[in-house]
Amino acid sequence: MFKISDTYFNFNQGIFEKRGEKYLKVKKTLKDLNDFFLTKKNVNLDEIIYKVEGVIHEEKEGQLNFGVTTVYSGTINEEFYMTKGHYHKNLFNAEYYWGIKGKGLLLMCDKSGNYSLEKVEKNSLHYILGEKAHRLINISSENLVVGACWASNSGHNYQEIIRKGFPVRIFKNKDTFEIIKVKN
Ligand code: S6P
Ligand code: ZN
Repeated sequence: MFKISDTYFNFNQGIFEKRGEKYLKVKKTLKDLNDFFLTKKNVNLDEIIYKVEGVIHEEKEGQLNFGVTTVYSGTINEEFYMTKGHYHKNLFNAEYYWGIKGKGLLLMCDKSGNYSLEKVEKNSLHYILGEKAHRLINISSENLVVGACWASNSGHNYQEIIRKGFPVRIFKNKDTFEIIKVKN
C-alpha cells in the first residue's frame, strides 16, 4: 500500500510542518518550574520557559517517541532558562538528543553525583546513557531547539531532581555562563 506520512518534520528548523494523529504539544511555564530554579520569582508565573512537541506513542515496550524541545531565552534571577531535567523511570533507557538551533548545554548526572556538561549547537549529537539525568539549558539570546528520540516506556522521574537536584547550576555572567556548584 502506498501512503504519505501523516507527519512532516523540518529538520533544519525543528518545525512540525504536518502534524499527525500522535502529535502532542506541551508548554511549561514558570509556575511548573518554580521548584526547579534556585530562587523563586513569583511574578509572571505564566511566563513560558519551554515547550515540547512530539510524536508520542503509548508507553509500551518496543515503541519509540520523537520530539523537539524549544527552550526560550531568559533567566530567573540570573539562572538561565532550562528544562526540569529527569531520570527515566525505566532507569536503563538511553536517549538521543541533537542540536537544531541556538546554543545551549546538556547537563547530565548520575545518582552518585558525577556530572558532565556538553555544548549543544546545530548538528551536535548527544547520546544520553540510561542512568543519567538530563537537562537542557539555553545560554544564548535566541531559542534553543533540540531534537530527541527515546523509548516510549521511559517515563520521567522528576521527584529525584526536586529532592536532590543536579550538582551544578548555570548562571549568566556578563556575556557568558558560569557553572555554580551546589550543595545537595
Ligand atoms: C524525554 C526527553 C525530552 C524531555 C523534554 C523536556 O525523555 O528527554 O522530550 O522531556 O526535553 O524536559 P523535561 O525534563 O522537563 O521533561
Ligand atoms: Zn529523557
